[in-house]
Amino acid sequence: MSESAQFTSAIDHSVPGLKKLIKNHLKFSLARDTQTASRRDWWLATSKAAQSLIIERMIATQTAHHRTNAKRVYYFSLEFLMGRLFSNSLYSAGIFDEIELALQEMGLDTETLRKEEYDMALGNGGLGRLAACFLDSLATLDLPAVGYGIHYQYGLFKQEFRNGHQVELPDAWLTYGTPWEIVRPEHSTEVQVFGQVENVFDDRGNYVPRWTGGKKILGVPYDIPIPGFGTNTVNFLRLWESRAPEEFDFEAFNRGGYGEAVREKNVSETISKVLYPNDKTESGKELRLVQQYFFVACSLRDIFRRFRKDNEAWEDFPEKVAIQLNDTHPAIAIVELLRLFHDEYGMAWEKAWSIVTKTFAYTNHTLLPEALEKWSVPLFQKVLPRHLQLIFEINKRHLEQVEAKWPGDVHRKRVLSIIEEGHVQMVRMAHLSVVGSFSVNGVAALHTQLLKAELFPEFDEMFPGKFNNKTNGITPRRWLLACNPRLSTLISKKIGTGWERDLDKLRGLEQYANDPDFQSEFMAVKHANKVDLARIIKTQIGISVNPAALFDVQIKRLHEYKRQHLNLLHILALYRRLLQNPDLDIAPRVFIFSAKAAPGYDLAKCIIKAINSVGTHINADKRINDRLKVVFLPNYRVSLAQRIVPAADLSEQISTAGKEASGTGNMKLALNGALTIGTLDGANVEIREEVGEENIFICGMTVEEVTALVKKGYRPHDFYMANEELRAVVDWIGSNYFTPDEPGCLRMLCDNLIYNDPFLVLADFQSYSDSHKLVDAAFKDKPRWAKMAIMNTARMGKFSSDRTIGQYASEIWKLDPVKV
Ligand code: GPK
Repeated sequence: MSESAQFTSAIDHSVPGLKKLIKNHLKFSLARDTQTASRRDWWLATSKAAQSLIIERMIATQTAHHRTNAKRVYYFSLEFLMGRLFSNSLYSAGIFDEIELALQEMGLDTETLRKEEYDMALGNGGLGRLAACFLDSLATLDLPAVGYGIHYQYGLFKQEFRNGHQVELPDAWLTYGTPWEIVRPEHSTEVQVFGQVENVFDDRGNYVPRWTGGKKILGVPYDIPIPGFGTNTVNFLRLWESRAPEEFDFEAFNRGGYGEAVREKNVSETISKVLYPNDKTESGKELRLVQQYFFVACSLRDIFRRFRKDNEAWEDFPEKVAIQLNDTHPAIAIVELLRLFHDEYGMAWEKAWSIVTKTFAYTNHTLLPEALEKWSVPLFQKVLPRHLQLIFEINKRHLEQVEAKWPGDVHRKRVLSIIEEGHVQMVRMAHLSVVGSFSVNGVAALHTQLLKAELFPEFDEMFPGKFNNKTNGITPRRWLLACNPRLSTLISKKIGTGWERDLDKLRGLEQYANDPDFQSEFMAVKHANKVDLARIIKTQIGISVNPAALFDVQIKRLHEYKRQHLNLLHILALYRRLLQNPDLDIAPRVFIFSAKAAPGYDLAKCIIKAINSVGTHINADKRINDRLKVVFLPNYRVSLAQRIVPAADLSEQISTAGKEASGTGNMKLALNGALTIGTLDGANVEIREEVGEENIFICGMTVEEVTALVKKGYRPHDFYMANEELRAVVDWIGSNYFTPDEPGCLRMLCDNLIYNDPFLVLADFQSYSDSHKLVDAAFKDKPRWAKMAIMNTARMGKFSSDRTIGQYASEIWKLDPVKV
């Protein structure tokens, strides 16, 4: 331990030293000279310079973890939504200012270079971004951790609008390479899929099942260093790329010639080709199951290798290894670990299962039924025949326990079973995850409560204490320090630094919330950020917006339950009120949307088209005189969020109560001084607790009210008939007024609302619209708004992902920090 404190860098961190380092990378890594270097070359060279410092620390960190034989946590996730790594790396390496100066002396600046980086978008939304924030906090808290996932060749699709419709384009993020990753062919590992189960004699004369004849796939790891902030710890994210085990299948070549042999290779490489773009819905696609198995199988072999370097006895495995499952996507790891112990290492079932169930912990991220993964038994049989057998055996033993606890209770057995009986039997991955893990957590207090009471009440009864809550958080390094330099500077000037690693320190701002000077400084920062965003809006989509207007922001995946269409109905109501009463006194507003819809989600795409069409119409209406603007920024991604969040006045968090597990955008926006208008859903409930009810606009039904209405029988048509304004705006969408060139194209949205409305948009409309009147009044009262905004920033300490990860480490993983 003591030696590790002696870490010293071999790299010259001074401005001249860094200048030389950048120039050396330009020359020797990129083969460029300063005359011909493009901006991208400079960005690459600067990134590689920062990476050198980080790699030095990564080596020291890995040595320290190895030397102390530390327990590590392995975060298994099919998604890591990292965004750009440039600023983060400079801050973490502690060389932001020095690099800025070094670049300046060469006639460059970090701001321009930053934009050269392509977002690393290996995730869909909240779940993938949470994984990225967690990696940042793990390293910052000096916790030994490795993230495991897939090295997708294509990340989340690029979005464009054509005539207001979403069009998807491939995200070729690796075209120009990335300075951050290190390929490690020496740690490549082979796994198999498909094949069959045969019974064979093992080396002790036992007749045992053996998985044979499968297709072999090679996993090649790419490592992305993950530097902590204000510490020497550098962990890494290891992403697996699939390859054919032999470059070329000579047998296939001899059988069918060249084409056949290359095709074989392509199949293997398809596995890590592309991220599935569906947020929450599972399509039951074979390739998706293969992806899941491929990456967990590679990762477990990697973990075994690391464990065996420092340990002898398998019994010690749970003392050295904790595996967190980010949703059920990696849940097959439970069965694979059992298979490795039992089939490959000949360990008795009871012992193997006992180790497995002390190793895994599972995080649930949603209550939506369509998101709960199920695989058909025939598909499982084809892809992972031995795993299917093991699942049936796990289930048999599990149901024996149910029988022991509740003799003769057939109903309970049916609801607790890992196998769902029906026309086709299905494997319920959530049930497998609950049975195979020692901890199951929800991601906000309300969500966990509903998880226990509504989704898994029988499991909660069967395993008391297994269910627990870990309210989500966000990293303040990316979501304040890096994305909002003006506010960061102001905060540090007022209360000093240190808040970056201890976000509760922001409470120190409360005492200035009534101070007119601080209020005007705080709002001047907001204004400057809005001017920046206005410029981006102008250059991206050609719309001029007034930075003095209220920036009303809804940025997140497009989903019916998130209710972007509720926001749209309110926009139309305001527009109509202004047309009917031109003197209406409302603060000018800019409605800002950004969202991707899953390519096969027709209604979500229709909502995008509706917002774009209504927006185009309103923006062009001279009578409105710029009092309303509607902006939909295409291609929502982490780097764009980093520009919108600092400029927001109002944060729309209006999901139907009970549907949003937590939300994390709500935290990012409030941290940057936006006020929330929202339902009592997910983490909004806890945000209200923290900021105080006088500093948030709560609207809509509660979970209890939603449940009661649905139970009684919800009839959206009744709400439609009873509310003249609501009826007018819904009909307006359904008419061809906004889409004269595409008659009928918004009909499905309008019909859905009147006759179906599964997320109670019409029922919440009036409450939402009333709440917006309060927002308008508050915004006109400048000192009051400033005070509320300051209070939001000051009271967001709880939502640092450092707090979240601290709780995972002490309450779930029993993991201690290792200082490097
Ligand atoms: C939940 F189930 C899922 C999913 O497939 N993808 C995803 O992004 C989100 N989520 C929740 O919808 C959010 O409420 C939550 O904050 C986020 O996961 C992180 O927990």
